[in-house]
Amino acid sequence: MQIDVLTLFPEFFAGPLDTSLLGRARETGRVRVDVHDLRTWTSDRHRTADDVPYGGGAGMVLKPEPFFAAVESLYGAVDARPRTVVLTPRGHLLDQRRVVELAQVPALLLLCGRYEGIDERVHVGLAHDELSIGDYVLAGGEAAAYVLIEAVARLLPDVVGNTASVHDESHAQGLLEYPQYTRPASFRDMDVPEILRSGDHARIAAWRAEQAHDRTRRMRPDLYRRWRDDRDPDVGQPAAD
Ligand code: JD8
Repeated sequence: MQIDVLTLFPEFFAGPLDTSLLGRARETGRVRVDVHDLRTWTSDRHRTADDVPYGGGAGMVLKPEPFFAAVESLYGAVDARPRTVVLTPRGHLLDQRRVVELAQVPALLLLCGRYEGIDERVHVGLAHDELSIGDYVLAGGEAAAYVLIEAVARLLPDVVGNTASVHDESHAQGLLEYPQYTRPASFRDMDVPEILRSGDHARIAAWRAEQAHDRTRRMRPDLYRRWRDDRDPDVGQPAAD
């Protein structure tokens, strides 16, 4: 997969993209991430990428021209651009379903804003998707773009030991994880549950399923309802007349 990123802060990505999962994925050629400095496509001597908002108000807005010029120089034409995602607090909430879908495309272009955001013509003219990573306020799209890259990259064939662990994940699809333990069996008066040391794989599987259900119901009633309704679409709310 080819991932291009357009940003005013390319240095933001240097550290995270070289870490283990993504570093290895990049070395072995599963994913190529090219981070581009938006200022490359500014045209004045100060390399201005932002301007004051029409209509007034605080802060600055990223100009449309550098985004369109970048797309035309990278892909030849606006119509030739890959699947293009703007990271923005007004976007659809990113979830694993969307990550799985994006992991299936051959190329992505991620647009990162800063300040008060990006000129609306970029959203209208370039974005296939507008995505947000959560309901809290970041200073720009870079951290969100990194989150998306990591979530997508770990699904690409052979990126980690992903065959086993990513499959296991789809098995428990929609529930939170059960608790994990490693040695020692007893640590600071906290013991590993006896069942996990019993070697009885049927009882272990049942215990893990129960833990996953209970935790999801307590911590994330929203996820729990969706999981339950996806399995048993028939039981539950009576039809509204
Ligand atoms: C992009 C600028 C800063 C600050 C309005 C837009 C995503 N889940 C998320 N939270 N925040 C962002 C995000 C924030 C951004 C930009 C993404 C570009 N900002 C805010 C307040 C005023 N701007 C995000 N994805």
